[in-house]
Amino acid sequence: MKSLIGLWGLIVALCCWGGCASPSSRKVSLSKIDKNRDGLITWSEYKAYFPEAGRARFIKMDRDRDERIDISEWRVGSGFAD
Ligand SMILES: [Ca+2]
Ligand SMILES: [Ca+2]
Repeated sequence: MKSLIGLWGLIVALCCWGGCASPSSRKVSLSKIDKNRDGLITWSEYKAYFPEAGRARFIKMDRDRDERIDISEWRVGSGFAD
């Protein structure tokens, strides 16, 4: 039984670590990523903030395909209102 609890603790710890380590735009405000303060996130700004992020995620958020993520796209894509 002890080993089962130990294993469970390890799984929880790994999940937590993985969650913290993986690039996620959740709970990050647009203004933190928007370096030049134009209210839009470009791919280079996004990549600078999330070095591990894939381009697919950026494209998915950029619904009008203008290569910039505005606040409304950010709210939908990141699940975070700012
Ligand atoms: Ca910008
Ligand atoms: Ca856009």
